[in-house]
Amino acid sequence: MKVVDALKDSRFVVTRLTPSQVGALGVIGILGEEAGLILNAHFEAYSKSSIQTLDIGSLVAGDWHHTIVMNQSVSDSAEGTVPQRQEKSECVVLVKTGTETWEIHVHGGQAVTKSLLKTFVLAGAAEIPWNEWFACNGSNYRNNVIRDQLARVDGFYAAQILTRQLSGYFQRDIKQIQQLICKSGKSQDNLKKAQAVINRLEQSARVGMRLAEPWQVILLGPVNAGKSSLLNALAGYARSIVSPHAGTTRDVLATRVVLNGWAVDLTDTAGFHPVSDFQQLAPSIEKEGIERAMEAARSADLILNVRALNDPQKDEVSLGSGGEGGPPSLEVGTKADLSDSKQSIGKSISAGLIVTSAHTGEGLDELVKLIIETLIPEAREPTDYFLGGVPITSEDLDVVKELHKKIEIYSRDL
Ligand SMILES: Nc1nc2c(ncn2[C@@H]2O[C@H](COP(=O)(O)OP(=O)(O)OP(=O)(O)O)[C@@H](O)[C@H]2O)c(=O)[nH]1
Ligand SMILES: [Mg+2]
Repeated sequence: MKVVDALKDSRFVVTRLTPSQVGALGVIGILGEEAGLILNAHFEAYSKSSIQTLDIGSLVAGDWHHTIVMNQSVSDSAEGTVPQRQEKSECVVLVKTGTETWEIHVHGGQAVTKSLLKTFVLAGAAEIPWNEWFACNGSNYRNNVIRDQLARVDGFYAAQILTRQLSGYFQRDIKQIQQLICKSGKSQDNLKKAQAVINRLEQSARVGMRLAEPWQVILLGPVNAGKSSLLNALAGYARSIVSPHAGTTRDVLATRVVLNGWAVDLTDTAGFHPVSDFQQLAPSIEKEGIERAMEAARSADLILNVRALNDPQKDEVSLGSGGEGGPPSLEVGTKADLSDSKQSIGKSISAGLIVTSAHTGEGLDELVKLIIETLIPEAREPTDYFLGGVPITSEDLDVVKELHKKIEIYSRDL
């Protein structure tokens, strides 16, 4: 229900602005003329001041009085027990955010937020989802897209970039460029500064435009190469089934992990067989699994070609690097801890193989570092690509393109 419709049907609306999980803080938004009546009835400021005198943007701490009804069951009342009401108070902070809008900040336990929401709903408020609240409450489209992504993304960097955009970093960069190229006295210095900012915006767009979409990394390789074990070691827990029998994984399985602050979907696949064996495989679940693996590999952002270091290289059915125009790939050697792997390790390292062991953890940090560097070369140190404005929407990209053209014109006229 839209806020406007909700306000027509009921006197005011209420929403939970923090996630519905337990957190450090719970925030409830209330909008509507009648909200003040409920606040007056339940809220008592420590300063004893009236909430009517609060200015927009100010806050006040106080007690929120809940009324809990005890002994309410039917059997109790049948036996003539009178329901008892118990007052319980909660420390809250009340913020006046607009002429008819308020926020109540409480501690982040589930029970308190639920109880407050219920109080408003019982008093006639319509409860609406948080994104509806922002969409209709004076927030612009871009900020709503950012908030929506913030609620969904995993990983430190995506959250950091989005939070900065919510604080106006993109608009600040755009304004800076406009000011630099609009000044009457044209100069090389202004041109260089404007070019530096537009370059940074353009370089960060590739990542900014897909923040809500985790990077897709697929593990390919022969049966028994240790793909599932490697995935489990990277994920830090057992998600894929591991066994000494060749052909254990028969389908494509994705696991969301955060590697060095970036969200990645690691996809385990059915292992490849030597070409001769593959041709003999009847149209089976296993063969279908391998075909699905190849299909998933074509749309991945990165392929990990996994081989056991103790296994002599055979002629397997393989997708390799995904071909020209296909995803990039990293070569990974597994089972470095085994004694029969030892003699091939030196040769493998010089051939560019990343030597790992899922059992001892050897090489995993290096592998994670290389995965992230390959997926997001923009994030390599030292970089300031993601510290300022980052284009998030296609409208942002249009603004950047438009400014790029203006900078070119400015440069020609210089
Ligand atoms: N010693 C040692 N054994 C490993 C290592 N990684 C995997 N293995 C063993 O190798 C066998 C195969 O491992 P999996 O992870 O199931 O291999 P896979 O590539 O997923 O196999 P399929 O699903 O059949 O294609 C299991 O017995 C694992 O315990 C490792 O780093 N060291
Ligand atoms: Mg497997």
